[in-house]
Amino acid sequence: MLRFRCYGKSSESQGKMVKAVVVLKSSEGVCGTVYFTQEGDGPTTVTGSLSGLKPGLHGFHVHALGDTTNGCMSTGPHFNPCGKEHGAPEDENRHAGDLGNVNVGDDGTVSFTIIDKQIPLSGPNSVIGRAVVVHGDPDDLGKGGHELSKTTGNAGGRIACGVIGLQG
Ligand SMILES: [Cu+2]
Ligand SMILES: [Zn+2]
Repeated sequence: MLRFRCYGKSSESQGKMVKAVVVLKSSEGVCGTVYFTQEGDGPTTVTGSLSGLKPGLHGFHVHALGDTTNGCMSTGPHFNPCGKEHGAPEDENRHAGDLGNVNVGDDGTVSFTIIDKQIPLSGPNSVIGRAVVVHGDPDDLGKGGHELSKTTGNAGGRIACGVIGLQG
């Protein structure tokens, strides 16, 4: 029986640079662009800037589906190929899509860089074609004690999203 491993390495990706981009938009005036780069089987670097957000922490995730037919609602749950619970980016027990929070300044903008090993741009667990979602509230990183803490981090509504697409 052929089974995909959770953190399988593909020899084809050796040394190759893969780039992807997401354009985020929302009806409430939130917008931004997020870039992903990965070299070979190394970690993925995520750099982005967002504007039009309320100051403070906002949950920031990769959701499983690149389906925005019903806005951000149809992007499915957090990307979770390994069947784990919601957590912080640094936790062992976390969804692959759990990228934590972005911290928005008083001017409503944020620029950030995230380096993460669980969001490859190639192979069976690639995040290409999935969605980035920004939430209205802070992600409690699984530790808030709320009934939603272990599934969504109780991060509130999905206020902006976009589909991760390949970039040349
Ligand atoms: Cu989310
Ligand atoms: Zn999660």
